[in-house]
Amino acid sequence: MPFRQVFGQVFPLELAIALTVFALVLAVMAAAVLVSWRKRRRGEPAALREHWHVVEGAYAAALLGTAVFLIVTSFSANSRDFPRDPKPAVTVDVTGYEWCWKFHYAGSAVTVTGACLQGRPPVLVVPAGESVRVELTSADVLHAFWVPYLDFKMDAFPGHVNTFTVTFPHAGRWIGRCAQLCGLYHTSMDFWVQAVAPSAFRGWLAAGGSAAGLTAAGVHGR
Ligand SMILES: [Cu+2]
Repeated sequence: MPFRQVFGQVFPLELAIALTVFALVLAVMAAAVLVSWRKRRRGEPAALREHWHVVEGAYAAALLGTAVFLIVTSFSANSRDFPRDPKPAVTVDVTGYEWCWKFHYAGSAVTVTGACLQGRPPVLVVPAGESVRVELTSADVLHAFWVPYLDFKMDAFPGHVNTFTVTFPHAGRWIGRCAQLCGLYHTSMDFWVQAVAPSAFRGWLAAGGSAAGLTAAGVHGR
């Protein structure tokens, strides 16, 4: 499912630039070897670096221009992927900790946790097709909220909240992982994202996020 368009837009562009730069570097190297070889054959002295201010200046300017272009393109594609919604359907406070996750639904008493080390990851239940604001932080060390199948990743910092709005376009269930090496049981930090119909989500939330509510909402606990 093409969830995040940013990779489809930016990656081919970056690849094309990288291949072009690679080809240019090879061509310049080959030309330099050839020129140097010819000069040596004619007994001429090698060119000195200070003879090439214009070339070096142009090179630096091209590098700077390319870097600025890529930064602007990446930020612009990223902002299109995360349009701000002042009135999200739901706000979830997501906290990573050694070594699991906690999901608190703002404005409710519902907090979902799991037992990652026992193979029972928590389930982040969200309404499909509606905007979800995630307020992501960490209780201890660096973690990263990562849903591989959706090409989605965001760092979780202690003492800082990363806020983003995301819409899961249809019902589904995807594995999430921690993408930041955070300690001994880092690889146990899994979770599920479960997108359900909005009415099912609200039923689940009204039921206090209980296991019974999970079943009623069609959410498959684990
Ligand atoms: Cu980790």
